[in-house]
Amino acid sequence: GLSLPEKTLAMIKPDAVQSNYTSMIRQIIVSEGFHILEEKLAHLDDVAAKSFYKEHAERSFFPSLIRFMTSGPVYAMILEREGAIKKWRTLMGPTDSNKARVQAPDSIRAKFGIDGEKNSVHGSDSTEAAIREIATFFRDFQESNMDSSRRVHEEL
Ligand code: DGI
Repeated sequence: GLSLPEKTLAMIKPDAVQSNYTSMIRQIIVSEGFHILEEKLAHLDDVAAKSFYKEHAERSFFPSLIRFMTSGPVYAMILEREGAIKKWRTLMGPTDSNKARVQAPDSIRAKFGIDGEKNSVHGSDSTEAAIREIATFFRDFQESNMDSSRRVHEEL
């Protein structure tokens, strides 16, 4: 049947970039049927990291999370496939890598993450988050490109 492509923002976090897992994680993503539309190495500064995780600003772990996310480079990717947002989060696994190793041993966080904070990857959790997070890393990626009907139309 017809499947509409959807976009999401995937990010390989500082722990996994530092451990040289970027190419292995990238290979898993491609083998799972995601198309990587754009990708770049970036380094979040304090302002960018606090903005990216602003929904967690009042949580006790926020200062530690910001220190971690600004500690080294991250690798950001725009992924596209049918059901990309949900499918990428399933492939990532549970937030806490130690839980992931029990509940979803084949997931990326189970294989590459360390704990409940240094968990190797990020994925947008909604369409609104995907639009905002893609714009964080890819400023010239226009929102009109988020309209999947346009791409489908171009492919007809
Ligand atoms: O969307 P997720 O990354 O799966 O999870 P989230 O939006 O609830 O949390 C965002 C990130 O914040 C998560 O990837 C790691 C960190 N985090 C979440 N809960 C905790 C945490 N870090 C610490 N230290 N402790 C937590 O309880």
